Amino acid sequence: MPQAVSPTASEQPWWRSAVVYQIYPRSFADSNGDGIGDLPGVLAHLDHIARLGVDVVWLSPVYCSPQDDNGYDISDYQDVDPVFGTLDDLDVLIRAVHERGMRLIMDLVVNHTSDEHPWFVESRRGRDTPKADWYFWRDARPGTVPGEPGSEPNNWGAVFSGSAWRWSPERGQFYLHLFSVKQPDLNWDNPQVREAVFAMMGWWLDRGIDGFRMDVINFISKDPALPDGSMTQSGYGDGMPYFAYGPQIHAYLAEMRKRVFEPRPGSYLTVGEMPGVTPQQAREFTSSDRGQLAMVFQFEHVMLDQDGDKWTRRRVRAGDLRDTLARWQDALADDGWNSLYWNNHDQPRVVSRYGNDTTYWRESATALAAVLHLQRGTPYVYQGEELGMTNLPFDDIDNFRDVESLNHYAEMVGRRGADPDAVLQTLRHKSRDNARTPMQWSAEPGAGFTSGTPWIPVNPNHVWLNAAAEYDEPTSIYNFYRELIELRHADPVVVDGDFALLPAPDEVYAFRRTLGDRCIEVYANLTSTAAKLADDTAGPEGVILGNYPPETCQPGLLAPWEVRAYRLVSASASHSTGRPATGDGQRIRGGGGMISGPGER
Ligand SMILES: [Ca+2]
Repeated sequence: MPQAVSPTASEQPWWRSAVVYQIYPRSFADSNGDGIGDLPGVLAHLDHIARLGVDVVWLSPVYCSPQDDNGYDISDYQDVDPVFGTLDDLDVLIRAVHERGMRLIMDLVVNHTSDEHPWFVESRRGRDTPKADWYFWRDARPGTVPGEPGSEPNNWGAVFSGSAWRWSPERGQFYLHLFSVKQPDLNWDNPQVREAVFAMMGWWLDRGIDGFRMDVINFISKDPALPDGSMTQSGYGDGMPYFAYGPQIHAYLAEMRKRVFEPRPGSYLTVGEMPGVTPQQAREFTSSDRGQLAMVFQFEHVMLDQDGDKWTRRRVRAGDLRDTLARWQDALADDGWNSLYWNNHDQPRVVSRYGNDTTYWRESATALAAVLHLQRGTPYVYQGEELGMTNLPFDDIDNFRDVESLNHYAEMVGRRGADPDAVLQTLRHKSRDNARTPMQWSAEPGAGFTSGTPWIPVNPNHVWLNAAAEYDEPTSIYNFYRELIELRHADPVVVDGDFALLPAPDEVYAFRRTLGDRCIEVYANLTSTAAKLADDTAGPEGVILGNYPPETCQPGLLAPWEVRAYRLVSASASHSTGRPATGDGQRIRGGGGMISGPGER
């Protein structure tokens, strides 16, 4: 039934005005000195998150797991891995989160299980077991020696390097693994698989959690023919057109909604991680009519610095970043909803990637935060982002832990004879381990993360970049995030206001949010050189949020990485002169607007 009128603010789902904080438990806080973060560690630091003002905690996987992919390979969906604690610890944490007026969502990793999950162990046993068809099993290519290279059922490459197929001598067939060999893909076309997943999800909701972040959920429906993909520079075929956004994806998510969410009284946050998702697809998934998902994680703005594959660097201009962000704002303006993020456990640190982690560390971290949080959508903060944590200057392959990084190094250096230093350089920029170094709580050895030996090196800059140093510093990044989140909660224009891009030079992301007669404008210089605006714009009057001292504020000029947000008295006025902010004078080119990707390749 089409909706005749937009719902009023009070009828909007709660997650539209929420801010989410992601915890990667392994790297957050270690309570028992074994060097690995755990649930009691999270509990001990919950007030750090509550004080930030966020509404939701997203807990990355703590389920039982062999930890091949740090918990994204699950061997028991309904228990906690001993390395993180117990189910009782988790119940205590859920209560403690709720007591602080926040909600808690869990990771849902159901495109694949661990190869040590009992489902897979049984499935591997043979073609006659009850779970024989719970995974993608295929015979070797006809005319080949089964199990030998080249006998794989198709040419797909795995996301974590190598072929996407692994031979099982036990069963005498190949199984599909889009990620590591220890992450076999579940066959969602089997209704028993869907039933089992839905029952597990219900079990968690009934335990008191408030929703799910769904890992690569657009991969669960695959083209049943599993055809060869076109060849890529990896030496394997690209299976994306056949395993992403498959023919049953909407049917399966609709079934999930009907079986899991609709029978329950709550209102849940569901966010689907969707590599390769287009704006049109995102609208379909998040349309209020269909209600399949609250929002999706799109990837366009975190792929701007790569060319073809993740490891090939590409230069990024501030204008590219602005245009990408604005395109997603426009695409989901009328229906659907955006998630907003710079960081997560899979992405390098944004202040090192698109910002400036040396001269303008604080300024760039806060400018990037402001443009993200003042857009329309639900912002996500990844642990340490609120402190301005940076990439780690990795200087040795032995310091990496991530299966993706290690596999890539082995493939390039071991199999293909690439220069180790060159491969190390690409890893330093793009490795997921940049996001996984321990949370920097204090200047102590171990950064206050652990009293033991951390499972991955602590960033040496924790001696000055840490939470303890930022709490009482009024201009700290942590306190800037608090201000931003407070502004979102205080002013409905930040949540529900329409978005419009304002004309500005390429270095500047300028936009306006409007809701009835409420209006704010944001001007952000996304480069490390000053940016000129029209002479009569962006003056000191009406600034409600900024990252430079007010007395340095000059009309018509933004300092490196300066951001200013203005409140306007009337939606039809620009902030300083009352004229519409469309002057030609703003189209001024500056220093080229390069923000990432220095000359070296
Ligand atoms: Ca521990």
